[in-house]
Amino acid sequence: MKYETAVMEQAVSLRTGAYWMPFTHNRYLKKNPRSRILARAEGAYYTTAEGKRLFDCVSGMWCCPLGHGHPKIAEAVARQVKELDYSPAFQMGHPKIFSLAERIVQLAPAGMGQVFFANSGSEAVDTALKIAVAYHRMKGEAARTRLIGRERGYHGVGIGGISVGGIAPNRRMFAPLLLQGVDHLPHTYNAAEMAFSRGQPKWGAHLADELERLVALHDASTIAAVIVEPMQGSAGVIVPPLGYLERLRAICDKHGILLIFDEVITGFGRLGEPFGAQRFGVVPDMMTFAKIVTNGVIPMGGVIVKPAIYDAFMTGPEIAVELFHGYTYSGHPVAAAAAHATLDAIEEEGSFKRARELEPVLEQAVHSLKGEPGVADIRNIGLVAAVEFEPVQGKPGLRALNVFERGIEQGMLYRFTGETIAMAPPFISTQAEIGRMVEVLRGAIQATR
Ligand code: PXG
Repeated sequence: MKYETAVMEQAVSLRTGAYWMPFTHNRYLKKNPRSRILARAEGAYYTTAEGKRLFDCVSGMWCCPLGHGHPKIAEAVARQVKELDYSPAFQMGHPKIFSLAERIVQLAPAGMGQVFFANSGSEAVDTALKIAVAYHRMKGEAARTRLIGRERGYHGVGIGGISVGGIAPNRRMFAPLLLQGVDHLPHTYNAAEMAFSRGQPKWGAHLADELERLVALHDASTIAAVIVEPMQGSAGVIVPPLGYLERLRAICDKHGILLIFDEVITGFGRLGEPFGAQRFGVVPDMMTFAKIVTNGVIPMGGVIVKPAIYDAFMTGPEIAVELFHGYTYSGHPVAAAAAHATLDAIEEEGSFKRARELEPVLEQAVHSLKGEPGVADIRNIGLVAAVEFEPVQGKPGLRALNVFERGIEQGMLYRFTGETIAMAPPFISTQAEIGRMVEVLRGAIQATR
């Protein structure tokens, strides 16, 4: 039997009971799993176990914009497994991780200095929060322990990440575990003021001033850090209002509060610049990343910090460990090789420029859906767009699910959450593919009205 056929058959005859799927409606999916099982991927397309080709409208889960099966990355990974498959992360290093840290600092906005590696966005976030609290302690301000997140924020699923996160269902079940002393800024979404904005909404910069209220309430001397996504991804693509991030930066500076950008989605080109920080012209004190750094091929995440943060820890006896934190797989050599190959490919293929070129194509296409039945809002920035529906009465989320399923029938793999369909197509997409992605969405919206 051809290998390809064997992969398909194995996938089709699956017993699904033992696998508890993450962030998934397990019972619904397992009733009829076949259209949801992916067997292969190449370039901007998946192939399902049933042999259907799907355009990868969200680059995997925002992480594979250079396309699947990228030959450079595949070769680098294969070579690395043979050369040095694992290297202890504590008290030892390997060349590729030092050079990768340097490359990432080079890509980051001026003023960043060091990179601490983790294996996912969630680990990167919890690392950043720990560094923030420990930093103030090292500086003699041990009372600065409060963390400020934002409503509708998504910072992964670690205890720290759900505590500063602001998506209610991610927190509700785990309430007793949430960190003490966390507060939240209001989210910046206001349909009446910003529905159908293209790029950054003009309304909403004043919402950053809510940070002043939290400072007044808690006193600056108790606040360690503010963490926000430059663009909120998981909450359904909420683009920061013009001037908002600048104001957050100014208020943090005024009160000695660290500003953390969670760039897990926005890092490495999604907004047409290396990071959201450059796109929006605001430099945080720390930035988390994951996803695109390896094109999704091998897990990797991390935190980029300013030298002043790193330096604050470099005190005491030289033989002492400075930060009691790290993971077995921090700086994994295979992930490092995948990341180098990804950064090489980004340079060679001009990926950031490509994302910038495609941005107006996506913007124009997606906003043409205004007026289709039940479309409540359309938002976009960089190579990201979302369409939000009016909820069906008594059946929250049904509209987006129906559109998603119709999409699969028509060869499109969209991302659906709540009432929104999100798109973050690969940087290697053609204009025609982006056009088709939106036209199929139009058809699905009309068919599921
Ligand atoms: N921070 C941000 C801003 C994220 O978007 C994480 C942290 C957590 O990363 P890990 O690697 O631990 O999952 C994320 C992850 C979606 C979607 O479609 C978004 C994410 C993951 C899966 C789906 O909204 N973001």
